[in-house]
Order: sequence, then structure tokens, then C-alpha cells
Amino acid sequence: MENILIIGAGGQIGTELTYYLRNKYNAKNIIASDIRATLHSDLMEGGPFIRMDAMDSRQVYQVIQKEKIKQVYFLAAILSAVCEKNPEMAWDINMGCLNSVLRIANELKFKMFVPSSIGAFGNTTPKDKTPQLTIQRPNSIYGVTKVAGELLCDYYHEKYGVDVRGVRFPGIISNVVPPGGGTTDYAVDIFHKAIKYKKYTCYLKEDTYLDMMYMPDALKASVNLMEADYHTLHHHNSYNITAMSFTPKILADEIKKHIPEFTIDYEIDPLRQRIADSWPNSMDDTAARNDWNWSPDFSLEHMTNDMIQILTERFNRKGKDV
Ligand code: AKB
Repeated sequence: MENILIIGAGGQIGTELTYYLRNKYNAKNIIASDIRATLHSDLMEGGPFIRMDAMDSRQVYQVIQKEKIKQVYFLAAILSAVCEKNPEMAWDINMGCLNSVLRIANELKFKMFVPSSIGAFGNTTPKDKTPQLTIQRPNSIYGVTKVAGELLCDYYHEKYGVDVRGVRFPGIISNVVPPGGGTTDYAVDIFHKAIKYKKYTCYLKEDTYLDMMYMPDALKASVNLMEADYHTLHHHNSYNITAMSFTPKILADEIKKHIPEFTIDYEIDPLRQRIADSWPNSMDDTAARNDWNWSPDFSLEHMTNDMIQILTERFNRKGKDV
């Protein structure tokens, strides 16, 4: 069994990906790393954990060499709304770390997973059934780092043969770790508020369509792509993947089927609305379906049902924090 390193294991995707990989493989081969010294206790106790600053390329090199790492899931990144407030930090983290880990991948020869996002598209991209290959002129710094990251991964693959793979994630909905400052975060927050207070104030307009996906599908996609036969991959990086596309109103109506007294109102945040308006309504994920058999398990109805059941049980047990 190869040793696998997760960089950014304390984040929304990193936490659950670490659990998923430790369940799927031998936990002692799955090394979680994060700049934070303390994370979820399960994460730190369920297998090896290394406190590592992804910006410190020497430390990253040493860890990868010492632990004989053969696969890296690179999840150290800042999300769209936070990026916009500090573009310089966005560039340094989203691009600087990626650049140095790709360089190390070329030298020490390991396989990488690098996620991109719907944020890699912009106002001039076709909005519906957004193709795999299309116009990418994003107007947020997050989007700029995502497109540049996609191109950099392509470059390392084509020029040096680094086996770097990735998907364009839509908004990810989960019930373990909250997302940290993205444009799509409302689709997680709404569940918590619906269960606790039976009402939610949304920062996006009621008719804003965005692609979304439930966490189990995001984990499945990441690992299936990493396990796919190299020769079937026509794109390698930046595969469009999606599971559902909805607006805040559609999601609220779905939640009302479970919590009839739930109400939603709107107080628009211009920053996040501007970003959301520039992203696709729904992506075409045919290339992922054809090349590595991608298909999601969770629809809007199925995801909503699962989220409400899990969070309600947790709320009833704990009383406050869901
Ligand atoms: C964000 O909203 O910034 C992320 C993303 C879609 O990349 N969830």
C-alpha cells in the first residue's frame, strides 16, 4: 500500500477525505497534514498527523521524502469570498503552494490530486451546460488562481509527465466541517439555521442557479479519478463534475417539505452575488462520465433528506451546535 499525504486535511473536504481514505485503505498509510496544530480529535487520533505549513516548501519536501509519499491530495486553498478580501494572500496560498508542490512532484515522482472549481469560469462563459473546454475569463482573484492552477497542472503534466489529476468542484454540501468563506456556503448554512431557528436570511438572490454536490459524491469523485486508468483520461485535470443545480428558493422549497414552518428571506451581499452571477448555472460533465465513469449518487431530494436527518439527530443530542 502506498503512503498518501493530504495537504490541508483540516478543511471542509480534507477532513472527510481523510476519514474516507482511512476507511478505504490502511489508516496507517493515510497521513493527514495541516498548518493548524489541533484538528478534529478523530482526525488526529485515527491515523498519522503531521503539522505542516504548505507555504514552507522545504518542510513539504522533507515530509514527502521521509514518509515516502506516492500520492498527494492537495487541498490547501482559500475560498472565493475570503480571497476577494485579500488578493495577495489568495495568490500566495492558492498558487505559491501549488507551484512548489508540483515542482516537488516532478522531482520525487508522486501522483497528485488538485481540485479546481466552478470559480474557474466567468461572465463570458456559456452559463448552461457549460462545456469542458470553453471560455475562462473569471473576474474574481479566486477564479484567476483556479484558471492559472489548471494551466500550471496541465503544464507539469505535458512537459514533465507529472501525473496530476483534478476536477472542477461545484459548491460542496456537508455536515461535518463548515466551509470556510466561499460563495456557495449558504447551501450548508441554510440547513443549520432551518433546524435551529426555522428561518434563514440568504445572501444570494432567490433565483441564483449554481451547481452543487453532496460530500459523499465529492469524495467518491476525487478517489475514483485518482484510481482511474491513466490512458482513459483525455483531460487529466479540471474535469467538470456536478450532481445538482438549484437556486436558494428551490433549496428552501425542498427543505420546507421536511420543515413546513421554515421561512427564507434575502439580504444580498454584493460581493458574493457578483461572484455567483459570474459562475455557471450548470456544468456539462460528459467528459468525466465518459473517461472515468463519473456519476453522482445524490440528487437534491436525497441530499436534503440526508442532511436534515443527520443534523436533526445531532441537534436533538447536543441541543445547540449542529
Ligand atoms: C466557493 O464558493 O468559493 C467554493 C467553490 C465553488 O469553489 N465552494
